[in-house]
Amino acid sequence: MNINGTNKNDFLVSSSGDDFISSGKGHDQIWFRDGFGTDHVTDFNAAADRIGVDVAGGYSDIFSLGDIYDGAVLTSFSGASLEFHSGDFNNDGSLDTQILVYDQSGLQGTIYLDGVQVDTLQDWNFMGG
Ligand SMILES: [Ca+2]
Ligand SMILES: [Ca+2]
Repeated sequence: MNINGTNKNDFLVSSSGDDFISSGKGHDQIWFRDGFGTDHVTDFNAAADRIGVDVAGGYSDIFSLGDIYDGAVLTSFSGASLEFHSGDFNNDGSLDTQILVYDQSGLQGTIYLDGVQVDTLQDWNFMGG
């Protein structure tokens, strides 16, 4: 489904299906829970927006601090992990970021940040666990 934010600060939650999420302007939080599917965030702003993950019971957890690059993995205390890949996944000529989200039992879903180069992301863009 399409999930749209506003030009103010939004708190958005992915559905269990495959979503296209546009959070608009502002400082937005976009949350992903167990079995969230394969989602695209179409206007992620690495200077303002944050991705929240709640797949390992660690919604108030934090991910390890570290550089984000093609192949990087961030883990949380609760056992969730985010694996980052770079590529033009939607074939529009611009690099995108793919984030594979795992909990202890396996892959829980895939997030695409369309048009976002992986090395523009910072660890504070991610929270939860
Ligand atoms: Ca917004
Ligand atoms: Ca979804």
